[in-house]
Amino acid sequence: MTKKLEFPSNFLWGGATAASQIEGAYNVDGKSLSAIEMIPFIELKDRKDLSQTRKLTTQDLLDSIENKKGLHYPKRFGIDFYHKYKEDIALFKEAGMKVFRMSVAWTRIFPNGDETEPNRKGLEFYKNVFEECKKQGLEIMVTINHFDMPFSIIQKYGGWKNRQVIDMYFKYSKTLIDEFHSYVRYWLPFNEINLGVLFSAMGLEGNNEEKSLAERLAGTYQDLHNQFVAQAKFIEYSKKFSNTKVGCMVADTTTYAIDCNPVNVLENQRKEQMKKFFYYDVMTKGEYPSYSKRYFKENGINIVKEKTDDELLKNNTVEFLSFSYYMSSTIAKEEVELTEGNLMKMGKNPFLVATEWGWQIDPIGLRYCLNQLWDRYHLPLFISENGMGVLETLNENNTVDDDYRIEYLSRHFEQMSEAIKDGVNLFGYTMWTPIDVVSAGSNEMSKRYGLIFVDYDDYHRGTGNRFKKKSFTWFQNFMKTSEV
Ligand code: BGP
Repeated sequence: MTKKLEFPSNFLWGGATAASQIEGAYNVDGKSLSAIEMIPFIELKDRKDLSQTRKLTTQDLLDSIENKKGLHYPKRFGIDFYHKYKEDIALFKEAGMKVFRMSVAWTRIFPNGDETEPNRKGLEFYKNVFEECKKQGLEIMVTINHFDMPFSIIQKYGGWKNRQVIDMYFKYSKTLIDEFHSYVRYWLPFNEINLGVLFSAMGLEGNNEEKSLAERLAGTYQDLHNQFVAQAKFIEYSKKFSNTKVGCMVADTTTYAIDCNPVNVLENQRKEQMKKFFYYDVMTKGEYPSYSKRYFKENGINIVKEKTDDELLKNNTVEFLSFSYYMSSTIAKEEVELTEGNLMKMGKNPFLVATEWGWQIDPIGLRYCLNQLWDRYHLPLFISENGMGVLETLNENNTVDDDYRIEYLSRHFEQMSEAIKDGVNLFGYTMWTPIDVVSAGSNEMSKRYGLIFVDYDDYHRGTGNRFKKKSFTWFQNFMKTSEV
């Protein structure tokens, strides 16, 4: 039984990607390496504080891994979007997409972060990509920094804890908007700003286990403060261009109290405050929320600010909210049983099933989240990532019969349309991803999300050819009929 969903005619349907997961061409046209591209090559003990790896050069690290294993690390090669962007953009258009969310690699524009002039070859590449999108009639949303800080910024400056990095980020983001404001309407300064605390590879120190919890927390919130300031500086500058809009991007996970025990309900509220609302609150209201002040006090966190920071934050808030949504989780005061899976372990919910990676599928949780954000902020909403990662291979007909993905997308689209009927101002959706990419969390190709299959394996072996999955045709039809 098919069902017709209601969406506004100008709803922005599309797909999302990130430079370090698709581009490849890691050493081409002046590009340097970002820490996230280097991380698997760095000895585990050194990963905790990347600024300590300064004795090694990027080339040393590359040489050592090539010699030791002789294998290709997929993130450095991506899906070779650098050379195949025309083919891929044409496929997105063919699927019926209206918007393409992509990120720019900082390492192509200011390879070491501290150059005075941008790398023209890097700018040229993105200009060509944007021209191609324009030719195909695709709107563009750019993530300025999607997990990929130039490695040398961490080696030389220590990452976000150093306020000089704010200036480097500003120089980079200003260059992008100066060059590309006529192509790009939607800008997201940081991807999943609330998740960065997990990854030292992004120049943040939240996971440095050699430090005490108190030191880590203090470092985490100081890094974040500097990111908020960098974002506000970019927003302030962007006001010069009347056709652009700047939004935020938060990894949103709907959480439920495990039961109706008030202790657990309160615990869920506290988690929601510090793990999600804190970020939206700072970026929409331009000040630290009251509950965070108590949290900072109790945890001995004392954020070092410059005199002008508060005013800068206050005057430069985002115009829309965007978020990724993959799953929901349960919360209790005591530990709850966790799902099996990598990276993101969730509190188990007996009413839901999980993907092979333990990500619990919850379309209703998306409607819940949309209503929550709309009620609280009354700002336009955009779902900048949502999708299902699965191990897949091509069948004898050179396709993938991914009915599970069709089901996943249908149920999420259904709940989005319900949320719109609830009165939520949701103006777009970019699935993760329109095409298979290298996974951010596991660094492998085999966790596939795309409507389009890419013939590379975990060691970048394969033809790189693109094949349409069953979901591609399904999505194409959905764009014409709104039927699920
Ligand atoms: C988000 C990231 C993406 C993406 C996605 C899926 O957190 O913004 O870059 O990769 O998650 O995660 P994974 O690739 O680990 O499956």
